[in-house]
Amino acid sequence: MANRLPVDRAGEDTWRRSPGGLVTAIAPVLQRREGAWIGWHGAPDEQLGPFDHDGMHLIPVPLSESEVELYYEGFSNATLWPLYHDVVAPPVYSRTTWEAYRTVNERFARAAAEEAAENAVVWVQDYQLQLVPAMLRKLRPDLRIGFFLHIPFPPVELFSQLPWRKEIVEGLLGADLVGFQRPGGASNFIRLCRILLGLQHQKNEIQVDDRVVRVAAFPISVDFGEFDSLVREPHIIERAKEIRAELGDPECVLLGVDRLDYTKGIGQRLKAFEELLCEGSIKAGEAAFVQIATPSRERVEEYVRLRDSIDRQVGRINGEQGELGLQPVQYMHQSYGRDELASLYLAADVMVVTPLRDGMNLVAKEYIACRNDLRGALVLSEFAGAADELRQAFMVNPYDIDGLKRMMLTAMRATPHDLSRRMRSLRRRVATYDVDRWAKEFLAALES
Ligand code: ADQ
Repeated sequence: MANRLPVDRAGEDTWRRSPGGLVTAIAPVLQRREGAWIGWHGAPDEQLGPFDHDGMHLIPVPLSESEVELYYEGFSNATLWPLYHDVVAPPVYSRTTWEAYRTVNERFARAAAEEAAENAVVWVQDYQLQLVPAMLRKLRPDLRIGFFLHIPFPPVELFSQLPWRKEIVEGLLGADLVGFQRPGGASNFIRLCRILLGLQHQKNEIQVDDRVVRVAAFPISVDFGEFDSLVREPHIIERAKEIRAELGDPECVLLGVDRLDYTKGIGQRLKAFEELLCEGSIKAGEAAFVQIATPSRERVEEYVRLRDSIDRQVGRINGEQGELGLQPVQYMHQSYGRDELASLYLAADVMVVTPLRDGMNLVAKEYIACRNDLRGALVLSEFAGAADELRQAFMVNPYDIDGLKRMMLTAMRATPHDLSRRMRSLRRRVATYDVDRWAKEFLAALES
């Protein structure tokens, strides 16, 4: 169960599978087990019966226009999202959006309670549905319930701001297994349960009345094999060359790929690049920065502000540092298909991933999966979940602009020998812990 069903409308009554890691990970598991996926189908104010797609049974949960605004854009994305990402933007605390969050979570819990067979396994995904585990347990104590949080879980000192902190923690504790991206998230949660609710724990097991709730880290990953074979196809290799030519064949192509989100540190990396140009450490024409940003949450105020600010920043860099016919930053506020994305990864000498806080960051892992030529450098923020595993990346603190500049230059100037040594080790990690393994390990832990 997730906020969204794994499909998007392709026509009035036709659907296509949505892109993205979660869908790729869970769809095969669901197909094998003949399970059902419960989630919103994406159209407000529309009632829709269950339907099948791609070997999966899909159960739409309706949301009204006002619930999309209050539960999704409001409580999920203007309260929980910034709060869980170190308060990098101020969270909005509103009783109205909280009420909507509770109502919608109750609806999801009821849908699961009606659908699940006796003793079935229910896997609840992400921050939009944190109350569901306890609500569902109350309705159906026979079920085995797992919960996975895709975003960071903050330290107690930040989480405690939330006026409904107790309700959220009690909601999560309705699960048998609560999964986080990083061990740090799991220990934040255990500490919170002790401090807020006075619950005892032994290692990673929390005692809740007569039940035990297990807490652990399951770092999510990508479909390594899919990316690895995609970039071996001639049309992808050809397109990667074409991209470099279109950029004017610079010595170095730097790339950023993100949802346009204030947690991703897009402004910081552009500032570092701008200063490098400004002070002459790199010359326009020597390096091109390509920033791809998928439009995201465009009705939430902070995102409107961010979009304006990035627009202005790119305009300034190109205006002040560019020449006729030469723009140092290529900024695309668009979504791209898998093929084009893979070609971009292959065309980029330096992949710049600098979130201020990120649950995992799949872009970093996708880049690695695409570099079977053992070339390419990954500049990675220590505040991304991926930093736990990808130790051979060029690590940065994105708040430290001087450090970021130094590391971007180091990555640009690294020797082929150093790059291939690092990339080999990074690829070993992502190839071993791919997304299939993530899903299997979570479910095995839940069922054991
Ligand atoms: P996101 O915050 O969305 O995910 P990320 O993990 O980087 O961040 O995943 C983004 C996905 O969207 C990637 O698969 C990427 O290829 C794709 N994408 C990004 N820009 C795109 C573009 N312009 N066109 C097409 N595709 C694009 C949340 C958490 C993360 C966590 C994931 C999975 O915030 O920390 O890693 O869930 O758990």
